[in-house]
Amino acid sequence: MKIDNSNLFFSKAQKLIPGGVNSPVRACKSVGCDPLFVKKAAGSKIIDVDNNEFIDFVCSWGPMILGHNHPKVVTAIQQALENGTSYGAPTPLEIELAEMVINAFPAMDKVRFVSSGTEATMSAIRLARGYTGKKVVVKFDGCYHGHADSFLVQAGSGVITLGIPGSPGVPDDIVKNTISIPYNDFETLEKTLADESLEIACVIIEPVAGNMGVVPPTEGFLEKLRELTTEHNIVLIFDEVINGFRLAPGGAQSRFNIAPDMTCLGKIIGGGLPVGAYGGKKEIMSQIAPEGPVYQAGTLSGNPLAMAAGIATLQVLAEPGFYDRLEAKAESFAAELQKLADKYLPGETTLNRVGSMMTTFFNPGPVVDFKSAMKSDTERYGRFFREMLMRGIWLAPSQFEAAFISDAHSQEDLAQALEMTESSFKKIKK
Ligand code: KE4
Repeated sequence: MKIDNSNLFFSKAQKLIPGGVNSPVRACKSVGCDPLFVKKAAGSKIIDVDNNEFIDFVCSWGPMILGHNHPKVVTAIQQALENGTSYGAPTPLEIELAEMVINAFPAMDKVRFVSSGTEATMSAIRLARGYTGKKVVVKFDGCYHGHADSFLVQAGSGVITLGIPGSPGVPDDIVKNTISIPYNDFETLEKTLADESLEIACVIIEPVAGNMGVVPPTEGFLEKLRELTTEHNIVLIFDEVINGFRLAPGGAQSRFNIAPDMTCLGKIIGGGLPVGAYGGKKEIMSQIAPEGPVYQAGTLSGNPLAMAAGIATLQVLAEPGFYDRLEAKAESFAAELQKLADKYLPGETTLNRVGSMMTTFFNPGPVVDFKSAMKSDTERYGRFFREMLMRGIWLAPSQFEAAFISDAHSQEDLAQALEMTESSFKKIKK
């Protein structure tokens, strides 16, 4: 595969941008190769600067559930563009997207738009601290909520991909107010939340974890979390930046029928443009400036182009049969994938899937939390990643991320991906 132009761009980028990338996981460090630079994308395909074409299972880390450059999204952005790009003043588009989000998430009375998932979660925990007057945040090992200081403790995604324990630059007196406990560990959860001396303001969780690879909640875990946070007056925040509009129109909370006190969204609601959001019960949201004293702001919050892209995306998602179609496609793909794993790598892999997000762990399993996920053979994943890339399949450059199926993945794409998986499995067989 010719990658001369990517190599040229990468060496140039490294002189100007740290690591040559604007987000660490894109550097492909953990999968033993240099990143390919993208020229364009459409539908299920990505084309790099050397005109190599790939079937894309990263989907921009989740947002591209419709596939790239969906015509309705492109048209919506073009129409918004004719009116300008940013005003720093409210627009009717923000009301339209807020209505769509609140209709889909009944646990939200009000929502605030921001420009990234990190901004959403960072603001949500500040609000929870302001609302409760308490300071400790509880998170779960392997869950990633963006790169705000309070979250860089036993985080997932790029933090574990790069094998960094937390991050330099985060002062100890910030870290000491974050407690990270094992995901799916009922006993530790019960003990931690019952300890009133901890003054816990909130618990934040990815209801279906995607950032240690896909790890679903154990039966009853989310229910127990809801019960305990209610009992101990702790704000329960569902970080649905990945799960929201991915696992169902109402995200994980509708799939598992749990009502959190606050929800964070991102990715899909921006249709590929920068949007994040946080929302919840009005008695909590009323504490946010200018209605209340807890400050949060953003120059490009509610950006009209991003709002238009989000509205168009959610309109397509609302079309009858969308999620049934996506679910069926993902289920049959995963079943075939499992058969290949059983045939070529028996007992050496674990496939975790919820809806159209999934991870093949090179790990005998079960993979139920950060500790078990970390037993994965990341070197072998790297070999698998490179074999698939050479065969035209674009996977996440990390064992600890999710693969996504989009509405744009055709049966031919999925058949091709399975065929390439088979030949890649054969290649990496011990
Ligand atoms: P952003 O700030 O990257 O928009 O969102 C942070 C975030 C918050 N919550 C969850 C559950 C997330 O998954 C993320 C970001 N996800 C990663 C990949 N899993 C973004 C990819 C990257 O960092 O380049």
